[in-house]
This record gives sequence, structure tokens and C-alpha cells, in this order.
Amino acid sequence: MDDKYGAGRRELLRILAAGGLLGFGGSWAQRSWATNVVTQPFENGVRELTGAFPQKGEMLLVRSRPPLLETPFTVFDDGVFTPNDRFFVRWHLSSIPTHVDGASFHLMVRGMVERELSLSLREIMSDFPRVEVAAVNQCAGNSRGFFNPRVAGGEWGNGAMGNALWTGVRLKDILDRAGVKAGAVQVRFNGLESGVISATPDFVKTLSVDHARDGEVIIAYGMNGQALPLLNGFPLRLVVPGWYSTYWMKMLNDIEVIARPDENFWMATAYQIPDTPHANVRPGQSGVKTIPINRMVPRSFFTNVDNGSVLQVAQQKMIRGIAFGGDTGVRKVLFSSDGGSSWVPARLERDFGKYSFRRWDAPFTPRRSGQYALKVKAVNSDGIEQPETPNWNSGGYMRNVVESATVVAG
Ligand SMILES: Nc1nc2c(c(=O)[nH]1)N[C@H]1C(S)=C(S)[C@@H](COP(=O)(O)O)O[C@H]1N2
Ligand SMILES: [Mo]
Repeated sequence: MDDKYGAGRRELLRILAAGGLLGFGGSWAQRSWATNVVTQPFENGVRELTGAFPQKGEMLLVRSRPPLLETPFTVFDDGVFTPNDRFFVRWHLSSIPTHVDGASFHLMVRGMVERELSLSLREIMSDFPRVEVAAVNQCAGNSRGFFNPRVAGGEWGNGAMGNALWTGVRLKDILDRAGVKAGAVQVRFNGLESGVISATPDFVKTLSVDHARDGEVIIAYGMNGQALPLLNGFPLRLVVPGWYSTYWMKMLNDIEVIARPDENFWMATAYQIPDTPHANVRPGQSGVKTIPINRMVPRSFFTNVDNGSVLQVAQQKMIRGIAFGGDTGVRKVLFSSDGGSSWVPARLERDFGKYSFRRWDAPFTPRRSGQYALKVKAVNSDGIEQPETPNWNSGGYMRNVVESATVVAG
């Protein structure tokens, strides 16, 4: 079997073997050779650039235990896919395995099923059809650092997101092999870092049976043609296209089909959002119904200009960026060079599917010296567009606003 990496069986063997190569020993958080800092444009925004984490290049250190590593934003200007060694990292519990043996690893499928399964990586890779999807993995708290008033939680800039080509098997095919019993309502996912006594409840997440069986949710063993980096969930992770990555369980080793809606902490208490458009409320507003966070909304960003970028008068500059539609594709990206008074459609680059980043560009020639308020907004295929003013909620979730960059022509 050959795929677009021309890898076939050799690739599978390499992915399996990667499990044996991950013994870096000890605690990575103790290794610290920070070289530099980056200042995010919000309060307490100074971040160390660190290269101290295994299989990771330079990352912004948001927290070291459990690791929260942010992708430096310039990486998004390099290409539509985010390299594995620059892909952001987020864990809830500090008890993450520092080594996973791909050869002895098994995925359990149990609960309301006709047949319990215990599948090795080899079985998963060879017994089920291989599928691929380009999809954005975005933390629900991406850009939380920009929330004003400020809120508790990891203070991410805009780099708690990434786009990868995920390779794996359909969750539906695995569930069909097990045979979901009538009356099952949800499917619960757990990862390997469970089972350690801790003040924080084990991290588990749940999807409805219908969602789990929609054919789009996959169990991925490949990320941009490589095994998953350990910190991104080696050897298996759930990929839930269009949904916030809190559902994208890493080091997935346990799937339980359940008969009642999951009341666990991570579904019923954490990751709740106001049930309003863009999860938006007024600071201090109470009595708003909440629901578990779910689908993503469109966003767009500049990648080659930022506040303070200097442009040449009378010289054309190709302004570039990325956009994504959230739970559907990008219909258009609109660019403004006059603070949003007038908009022109940006050119959209190659389409890698509706869940992927989409690169865009727009030519801009400053005619006189001075400041220009550049703006960009995405409209998705359902006609949802980014709001002019930022949304707010106490969890710091789903930050969204038309993005700006004030540049200077001289
Ligand atoms: N096992 C496990 N999976 C997990 C988490 C976790 O803490 N443990 N965090 C989730 C959240 S909230 C995010 S944002 C993504 C981060 O994925 P990444 O580290 O590969 O970027 O993993 C998700 N899957
Ligand atoms: Mo997250």
C-alpha cells in the first residue's frame, strides 16, 4: 500500500519502531537551556524561548509542568502545515509517560460493545483502512492572554494552534469492529497519563455516539508523515476535525462506550462555555446557560506583518497570512488597509480541505508615509464571520476578533 509519502509498509515499521527511540530518561522540565525571550502583546507576556523539550525545536514556554509550549507565530508564515517539532503542546496533568513502547502498546475498546477489543498498533495499522485529513488542532484557550478583563488559565498568545496532515483509521471502523450495543449514547476517551493519584481528576473526554461514528473522527498514528511526537500523543491520538482540541485525546489507550451522558469533571465542569454566539457574555454577567465547548469558528491572521512592521512608501508588499473556517471551509478572506472602512478579497492559496489552514495573500502599496491600520477577517462556508469586537467569557475560551496590524510606511 502506497500513500502520498510513498512510504507504505516501511513507514508503518518506522512508526512502530519510533516507540523504542523515545527513552530520553529523567524529567525534561529540569533541562533548561533557554536562549532568548519573546514578548507577547499583553500583560505578563514575556516568554522564554526554550529548546529543552524532546522532539521539539524552539518553543515559547508558557508553563513547564505540565508542559504548555506555544508555537512562535513566525512559524505560521513558513507553510500551511505546522512542523511537528514546532507544534504546540498542552497537557493537564504532570504525570505524562516519558517513554511509550510502540511494540507492546494496546488500545482497549470496552463498555457497551458486543466484543471488547485490545488492539496492537500493528493491528490498527494493518487491519483497518488508512485515512488522511488535514485539520487544525486549536486549544479552546488559544489567545487567552488577550482577554480583557483578564481571566485565569494558561496565557496563550495566538500560537496554541497548528495544522497537520493526520494519518490513521476511522474511529467508526474501530467501533464497528467492537459492535456498539443499542442504547449506547456516548463514547469516552482516556489517555495513558491516567492512573496516578493526583488532586486533579483523570483527564477523559466524551463524544456522542453519532459524532464518534460520523466517519470523520479518526484515531491518528501519523502526523505530517511521521509518528506523533511523544508530547503530541505518541502513539495514538484522537483527531476530531472542526472541534476544539480538548477532545483530541493524546496517548489514547482506552475507549469506553457508555449508556448515560458523561458527568465527569472535564465534561460537566471544565470546558463549559456560555451558550451564546461566540460564547460571548458581558464581564460579570451571570445566569447564562452553559454547554460543553464544541465546534470551532473562523479565524484569520497576518503572518508576515505585525504591529510596528515597517513598509516602504510606493513599494508593493504582499501581505500574507493564514485563515481557517472552524467547523467548515473558508469562503473568503477580506483585507483592509484603512482600518476596516473598505475591504478587498484576499487571494486564497491551495485548498487542503475544509478543516485545514488556508494561506492567503493581498498586495498593498502605501501611497504616503505614516501609519496604516491593516485588518483581516475570514468568512466561512456557512457565512459565519469574525466579530469586529472581541468576545469575552470567564473561561477565556474561543477568543475571536477581526485581527489588526498597525504598520508604518516610511
Ligand atoms: N491525554 C491527553 N490528551 C489531551 C490533553 C491532555 O491533557 N491529556 N489535553 C487536550 C487539550 S486541552 C489540548 S489543547 C490538546 C493539545 O494537543 P497538542 O499538545 O498535541 O498540541 O490535547 C488535548 N488532548
Ligand atoms: Mo486545550
